[in-house]
Amino acid sequence: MSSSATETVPSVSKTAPTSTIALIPRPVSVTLTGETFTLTADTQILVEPEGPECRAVGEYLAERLRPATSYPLPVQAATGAPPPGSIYLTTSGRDPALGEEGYELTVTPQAVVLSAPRPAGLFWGVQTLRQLLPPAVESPTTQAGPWTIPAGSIRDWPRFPWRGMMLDVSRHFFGPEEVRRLIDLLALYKINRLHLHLSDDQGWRIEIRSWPNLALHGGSTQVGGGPGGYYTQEEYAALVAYAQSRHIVIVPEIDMPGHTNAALASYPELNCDGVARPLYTGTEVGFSSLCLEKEVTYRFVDDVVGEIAALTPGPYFHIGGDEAMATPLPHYIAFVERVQRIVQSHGKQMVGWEEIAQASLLPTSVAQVWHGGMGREAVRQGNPVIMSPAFKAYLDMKYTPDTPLGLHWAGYIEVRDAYEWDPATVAEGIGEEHILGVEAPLWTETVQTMADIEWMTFPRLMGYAEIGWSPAPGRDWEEYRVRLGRHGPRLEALGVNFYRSPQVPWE
Ligand code: IFG
Repeated sequence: MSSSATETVPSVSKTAPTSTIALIPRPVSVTLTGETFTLTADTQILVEPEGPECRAVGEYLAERLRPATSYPLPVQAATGAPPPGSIYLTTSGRDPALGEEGYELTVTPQAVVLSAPRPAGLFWGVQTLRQLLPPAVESPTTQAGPWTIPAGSIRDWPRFPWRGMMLDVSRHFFGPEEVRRLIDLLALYKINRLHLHLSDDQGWRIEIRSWPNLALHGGSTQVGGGPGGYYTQEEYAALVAYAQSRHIVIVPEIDMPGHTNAALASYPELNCDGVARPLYTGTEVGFSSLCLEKEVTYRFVDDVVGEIAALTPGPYFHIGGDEAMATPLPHYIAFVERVQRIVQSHGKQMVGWEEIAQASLLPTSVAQVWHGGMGREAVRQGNPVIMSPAFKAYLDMKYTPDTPLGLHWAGYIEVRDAYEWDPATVAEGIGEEHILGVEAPLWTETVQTMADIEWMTFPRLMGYAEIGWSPAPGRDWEEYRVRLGRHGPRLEALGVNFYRSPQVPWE
């Protein structure tokens, strides 16, 4: 292709692009020139300004690229115009229209320039840069080059601010190392929220110093009777910091008033009859409830929310609120309205599963739509929603009847089903203006290992990432499936145990 030729991948493409790139999520606009930039042992990563946040993005990029290239890739403060052959990260003088997470990436044979108004935009631009390099760049060991990057320009920003995944660490517990690996994989696809489901009937997963038995006893088992586990407050704080270094906000969930058997087993006083419940290792739901008539319940909630909020810089605290079948509705409503104030008193915005919309919500509260049609009530109250419709976004749903893991109460969700929907049209009465974004929950009744997590999550999560980031017009399964297939070698280089759906032409 001659250097004068330019190939613009139309933002609304109905045919599989012949472009030499396969980016997920697809950027708002991409123009390729047909030339290339080549990374070499002399390549420097220059950062401007020298602030800690921008430098951290430069160091992150270098850490991602060093293992496979074995290049030194020094990270330095930019002093004047970047020399040829460098990668230049800058937040100065950028187009504010790109917002909090947008970026511009310009690649010529001489230099790579990544610019963004904010460090988060630089970080997401780095994920795009990673995907422009050959898949082998994700290998943990030295690979042969050449490490070429297609030349051109990309201008990009997200459709929704909330692009999330939820991991249920209660049904089966997953330690800090496994959560860090998940965080690293989420970052590559610009997912920026990780919702941790920290408590349920089967397990309490975070140390609460004023109620130590919650973790010590309530965290001592899991579905199937295994050893369970929990995060000490230091481990939780370290996970929050790790996620933050990947521009991912941790959203902690303590599910209440239902899904509380682990707490009810840990403290007799939390039960209306004053008798501690036995630990539960099954998979039923809807049988447990805090005792809402007792004041001690609200001291418990205040202590738990307070200790976790103090460890969580993000603005959100998820109080669950789902499937409270063992709680009389009037008591449930009063409970949600009281807990909402407790969460607010600790400086956080309440998030809850859609059932919370039966209560009167503060304007700052967010309802998570999953099943049952109560999201409309939240919208009627003027509250924003997160879209997690079970029949489209539940990662614990089987791909097909042959899938060994997972459930299928909401239906089977093959890779195409996970991609071919839109949050702004999937639910009657819930339009784009009410939606903060999308989130894919992975419930772990049947998910026990990191390999299980990866198999249920990838590749469907990549479709949710595109739904949350890319423009709705032009999203097309026939075009996307080819791009997704091109990510097979990248996922392999990352060691991801992904499901090779027969719907996708895997490279
Ligand atoms: N519904 C329950 C989850 C889990 C799920 C499994 C929600 C909000 C079914 N609540 O989804 O605890 O059991 O698919």
